[in-house]
Amino acid sequence: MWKDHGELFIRSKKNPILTVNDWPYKAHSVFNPAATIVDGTTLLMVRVEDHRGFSHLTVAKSKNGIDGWEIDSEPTFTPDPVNYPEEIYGIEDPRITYIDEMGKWAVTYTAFSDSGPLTALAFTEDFRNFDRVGATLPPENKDAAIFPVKFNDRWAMLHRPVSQSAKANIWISFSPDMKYWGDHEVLLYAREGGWWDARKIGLSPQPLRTSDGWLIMYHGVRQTTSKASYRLGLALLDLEDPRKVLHRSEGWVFGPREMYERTGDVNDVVFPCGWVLVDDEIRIYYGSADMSVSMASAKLRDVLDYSHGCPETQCPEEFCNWFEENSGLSNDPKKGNIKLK
Ligand code: BMA
Repeated sequence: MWKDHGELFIRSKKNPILTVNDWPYKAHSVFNPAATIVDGTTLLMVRVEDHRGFSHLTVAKSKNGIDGWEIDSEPTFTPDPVNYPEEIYGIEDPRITYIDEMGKWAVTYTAFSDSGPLTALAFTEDFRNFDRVGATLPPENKDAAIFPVKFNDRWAMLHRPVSQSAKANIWISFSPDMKYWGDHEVLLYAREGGWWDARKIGLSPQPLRTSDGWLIMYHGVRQTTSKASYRLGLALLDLEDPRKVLHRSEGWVFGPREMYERTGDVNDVVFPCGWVLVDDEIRIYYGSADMSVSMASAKLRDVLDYSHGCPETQCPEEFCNWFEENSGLSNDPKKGNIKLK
C-alpha cells in the first residue's frame, strides 16, 4: 500500500544562494552547479549563461557552503571549439567526481555540438587547469557522471541518451581508461503513463557512495499541456555491482514549489548537478528555474531509511501485475520495460 511521505529535502532559508547579481562579471543567468568539497571548503562549478545564450563554467567557493561565496573573477572553464568542435555552442551542467586512484577530479559536462548535446570529460587537479578527454559518447546524450572507483578493473559512467520516439532512460557504460566506453545497458527506466517520471529521466548529481549502496538522485520530467516539470527521485544501487538497482523511490522527494523555482527562464525546474556530505547532512545544490543556484538538505540517515522502504522493483508490483494481465506484452516487469499493444 502506497504511503505518501511528502518531500525529504528542506530548502535553505537563504535561497536562492547565488544569482547573477552576485557575479563578478556580466552574464545572463547562473544555475545547475556541480558540487564537491575541497580541503573542507564547498566548491561549486556553476553553469553561467552569457548574453549569446551559450554557457561556460565558473567556480564559486564557500567555507560554510551557504554564503560568503568567493567567485572566480573570470570564467573558469570555457568552451574550446577550435580544438573541440563539439563545444561550439557552449558547455553545460557539470558533475564532479574525485578519483582517489588518480588524485584528480573528473568533471563530466554536456558539450553543445552542432549535432546536439553530448557527454564530455575533463580532469583537473586544481579547478584552474583542465585536461580534456573530450567527447565520451555521441549526441544526443546528457547527464553523465563517473563513479569514483573501478568495478572489475573498469570505470563506470551513468548517462542519458535520447532518441526522438523512444523513452529517455538512464544508462550505465564501462571503460578501461575513461576514454573508450562500452557494454552499455539501461540502468533506470523512465516509468509510463501518469507517473511523475514517465518517459524522461536523467541522472542529477554524481553517484554518492554510502554504507548501504550507491545513492542516486535523478530528475523526472513530467509533460503537461502547459509545461514540463522537473522533479527529483532516488535510487540505491548495489555497492559491488552498480548495474543492480536495490530500491527506487515511487514519489518524488523534491520538486519546484517556491517562486524562484517556479518562475524563471524555464519555469518549474529544480536541477541539481551536485551534492556534498557535511557531517551527517546531505546537501543538494540545484539550479532553480534555470536562473539561480539554490540549496536544500536532509539527514543522510533519513534519506537511506526512506530508500530502504522503497520498492525493489522499478515499476511497483501492482502496476506491473496490471500491465501483465491487461497488455500481455510485459517483457520484463521487474525493470518496468513495459510496452502496451
Ligand atoms: C534539461 C537540461 C538542463 C535544464 C533543464 C530545464 O534538459 O538542459 O540544463 O536545466 O533541461 O530547462
